[in-house]
Amino acid sequence: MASREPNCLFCKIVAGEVPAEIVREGERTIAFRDINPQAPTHVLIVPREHVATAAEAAHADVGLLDEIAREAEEVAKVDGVAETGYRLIFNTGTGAGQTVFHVHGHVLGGRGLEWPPG
Ligand code: IU
Repeated sequence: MASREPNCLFCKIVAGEVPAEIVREGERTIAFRDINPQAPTHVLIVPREHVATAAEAAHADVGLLDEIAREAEEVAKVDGVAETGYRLIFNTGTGAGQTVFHVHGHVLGGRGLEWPPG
């Protein structure tokens, strides 16, 4: 059984205790649509295991970020944006806009995306 934090929203989504529009369920991750989408495709990929940030995941769980990147490609295929391109973003820390401290990759696509991001 993957470790979880009792007050973590994404742990509750993983456990099925809070509803979400699931796009894919992998062995180690789940992907669901962001409740406040910033693009036609805006999907969050989260590990089943509770890990707070991408930085923590990179050290504590070798391979997890790779798995999220692979899932991002699958999500992009589901939404038909793999060919045109998509962005995979990990906001890491409050200064970068991270509000939920259960690591998640944002998959954004389906519209033109500016650089640099705001
Ligand atoms: P952030 O990188 O930690 O800022 O991203 C958190 C995302 O979680 C953000 O895009 C929210 O819209 C999204 N979200 C959600 O999908 N469902 C929720 O119940 C809540 C936040 I609260």
